[in-house]
Amino acid sequence: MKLNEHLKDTDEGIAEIILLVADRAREIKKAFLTHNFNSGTKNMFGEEQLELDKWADKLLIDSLRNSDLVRAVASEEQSEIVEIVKSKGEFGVVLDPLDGVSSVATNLSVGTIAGIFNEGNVLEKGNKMDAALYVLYGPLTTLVYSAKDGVHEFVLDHDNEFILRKENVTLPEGNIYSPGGLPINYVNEHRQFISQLESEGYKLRYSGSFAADFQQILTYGGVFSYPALKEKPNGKLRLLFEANPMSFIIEQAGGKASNGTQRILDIAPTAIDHRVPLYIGGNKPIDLVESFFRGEGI
Ligand code: AHM
Ligand code: MG
Repeated sequence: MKLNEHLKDTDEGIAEIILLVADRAREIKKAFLTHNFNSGTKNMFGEEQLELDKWADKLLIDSLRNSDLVRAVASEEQSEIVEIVKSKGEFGVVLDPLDGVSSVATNLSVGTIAGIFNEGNVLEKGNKMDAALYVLYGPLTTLVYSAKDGVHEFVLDHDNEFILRKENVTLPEGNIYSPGGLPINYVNEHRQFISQLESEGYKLRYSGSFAADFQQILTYGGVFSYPALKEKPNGKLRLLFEANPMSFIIEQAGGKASNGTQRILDIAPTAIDHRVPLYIGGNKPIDLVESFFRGEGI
């Protein structure tokens, strides 16, 4: 089944935005051959932007701007919310155009992440999100979406069509752990958590590309973490563009996402670049880490 057929019972505007991102993803996939070098400029987080980041960001924002569906876009590559004043549309879209970009140089998988709000306000709690998706550019190009009706995975085929690969994906119980951050900078609660996972035989798999590491957890089960660190008390990942869309998807797949003390989707963003410590995966490891943060241990 093609993606557009699968979306036929989804809200029309949400379906159109998902299809628009899917269309742009086809172009981004091709651009890895042609746009992979440094642009020499930095984004608001002081990170160097590859030409591909900037290009993918512009491609997606221009497309959303021209869709007449979207009122506001918040992108990881933009320092301010992009207001589309002339749009008749009411949707808000949050976007990480190219997540895990340092993995482009090493030919590991990278992704495009998006979240959709039907009320146009992008500086919003994740629990107000209406749909989320990510595209993973790996050996296969896959698209995973949820519009509050389960989680569904599609794969780009020889005819450049996204075809259903797995319907109603649920998170298995598994023992992969994917720990971001340097151990020397761990806070105590996180150190205890990681030690406990290791003593339970969890297996480490970490690529440095969130979308890819997330896909691994969704497939095999376990937990991804990018914790609060001694030098980075808010962690690294961004609430709007990374944590919220993926937390929306993990909950739809039967899992959980937390900052250690609070459900990610209940956190009110205070700024476009709001960062959060992130634990995302199965119920068991997320309950475990929260118990360490409550000072209860196991
Ligand atoms: P990016 O959106 O600029 O690529 O940054 C986010 C990435 C995530 O994909 C990944 O989980 C994290 O940064 C990796 O960070 P580190 O290199 O510290 O492991
Ligand atoms: Mg990112």
